[in-house]
Amino acid sequence: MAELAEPINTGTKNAKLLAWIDEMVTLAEPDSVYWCDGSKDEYDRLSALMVEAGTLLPLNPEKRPGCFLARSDPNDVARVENRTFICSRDEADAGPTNNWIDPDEMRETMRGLYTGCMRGRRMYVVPFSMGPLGSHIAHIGVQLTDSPYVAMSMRVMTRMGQAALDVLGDEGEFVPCMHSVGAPLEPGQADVPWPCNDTKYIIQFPEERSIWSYGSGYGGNALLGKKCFSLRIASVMGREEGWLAEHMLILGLESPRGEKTYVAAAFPSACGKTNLAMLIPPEGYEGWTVSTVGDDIAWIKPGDDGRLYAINPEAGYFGVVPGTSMKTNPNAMKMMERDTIFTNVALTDDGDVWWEGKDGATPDHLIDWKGNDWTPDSDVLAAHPNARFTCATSQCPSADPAWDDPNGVPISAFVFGGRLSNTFPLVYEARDWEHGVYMAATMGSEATAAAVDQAAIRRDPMAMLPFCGYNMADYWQHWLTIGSKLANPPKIFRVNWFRKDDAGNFIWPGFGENMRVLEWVVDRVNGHGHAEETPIGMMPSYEDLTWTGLDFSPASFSEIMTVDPLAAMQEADAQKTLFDDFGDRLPAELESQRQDQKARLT
Ligand code: SAT
Ligand code: MN
Repeated sequence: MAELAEPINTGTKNAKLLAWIDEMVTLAEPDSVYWCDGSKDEYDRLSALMVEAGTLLPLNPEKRPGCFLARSDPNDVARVENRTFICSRDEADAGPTNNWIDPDEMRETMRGLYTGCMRGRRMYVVPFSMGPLGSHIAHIGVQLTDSPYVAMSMRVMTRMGQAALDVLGDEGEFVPCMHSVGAPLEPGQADVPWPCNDTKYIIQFPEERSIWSYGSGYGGNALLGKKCFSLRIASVMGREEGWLAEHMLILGLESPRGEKTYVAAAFPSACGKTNLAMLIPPEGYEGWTVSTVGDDIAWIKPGDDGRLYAINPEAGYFGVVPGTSMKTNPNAMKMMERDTIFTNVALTDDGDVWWEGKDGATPDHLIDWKGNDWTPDSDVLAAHPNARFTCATSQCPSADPAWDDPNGVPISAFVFGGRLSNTFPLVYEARDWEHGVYMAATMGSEATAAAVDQAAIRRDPMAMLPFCGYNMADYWQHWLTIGSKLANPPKIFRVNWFRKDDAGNFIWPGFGENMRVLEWVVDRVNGHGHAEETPIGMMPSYEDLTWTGLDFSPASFSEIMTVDPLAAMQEADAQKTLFDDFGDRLPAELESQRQDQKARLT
């Protein structure tokens, strides 16, 4: 096996870190311990090691320089929400939307699973900063993992290595993130390309601010800086310290006048967050620039000037590949041309990658994500629907100049969206902060398989359902409290790109055309946009949006903006089921917002 050789000694004297590593080494019994320095050289050695082990396949350097393909175990392809637990001391603090197990019991279970779990493997010590190194909004974590794929991915997704240890220093605090794929090797036992375990646990201990993950090597289960730290643990930190950790993209919009506005937007999965974050303005928007700060997570802190400032804690993208094309996301296509790790896409005969929805003709022959021969006649997908690319933020052609700014960017608007085929208009604006929190708390998407017109809404408050590390009702209260303290709170909007006509076709063209909605949002926050007051909120008229370059009639606009009062009333009634789940912990403000909404509809 290829050797990693040095460095194994970084010289850190952080007593808490060293004691914790000792404890975990004793428990997991790895063959060796390797401290990651985060260098390019180390990245290259890790990839060489995984190519040799069969975990990574180098792609054709003429087609995809610096790129690799990984195929995961077919049973380890996505986050496992039903194996994800918030282990607060008191069950009520996890709340009705989270899985909970008593923390002492959970620690017992995990210690049992971790015992000897790294035998025959190397433990990687992966220090990382979520957020620009040394930023007052950033925080340090250290992940211990027996997966070189995870160590390598963490270098792309975070500021990883010695620099993070330097920020940590001898006394600094960090979030300990323990991770094992749960596949120890007996002496002489051959390894598999993607080791994992059928038993999986993704555990957050909010009071202790620690993460214990077992059994999976994939995505948010294993790259612990992402959802586990940056959302579940960070949301708890934010509540205690007066800031927000949100499942939001951040984009910048610069008008031809040079006015720059930053917007943060939350959408549930499968609503095109990465595409919106990298939007290219359509015809008619010459002179506008859209730039990307982040596509998934925002850490947002109040500044001295009464505004909110946001950073993207991540340093890379872990985006869904299928469906990505020159039509849906040209920036992502360019980003993936080089230095990218692809996971679970298909392989072409000339060493390139392919996925459903890619531009051009479907190849006659492929190797599918499971490693089997595939032709267009095959009745399986060539790429797994949750296939991903892992790629550095710096490679994004639309990267905002301030994406790495330790001070963050000032947020002028929050946009919340769901996937709803009827009832909800293309865009509307909250009357004020409290109303906006109510709009965000009640958002959701239709269960996609359900019948179009009777689909039940799956509530996904603030797109945080699987990511809030504490009781969702307390989280809503935290939002209300944050806003009440701000001299200049951002305006809050809801959007819905997914409204359908009677024949079941999407009315709104989406993608780059979403710029037309964003322009109105920018106009509103900068005080020169017009809106009409309606029972559900402030809405634009046809004339308030720019239509140059798009053939979209006033009739279509009316179809996509009209809210049936009866349906809106039914929706307000249905929200009671959500609120009732939280009992006494529901902020009174939210129920009175719901009552006000009903009154306005009557
Ligand atoms: O697996 S990730 O958490 O990184 C992505 C997702 O499932 O949203
Ligand atoms: Mn996400």
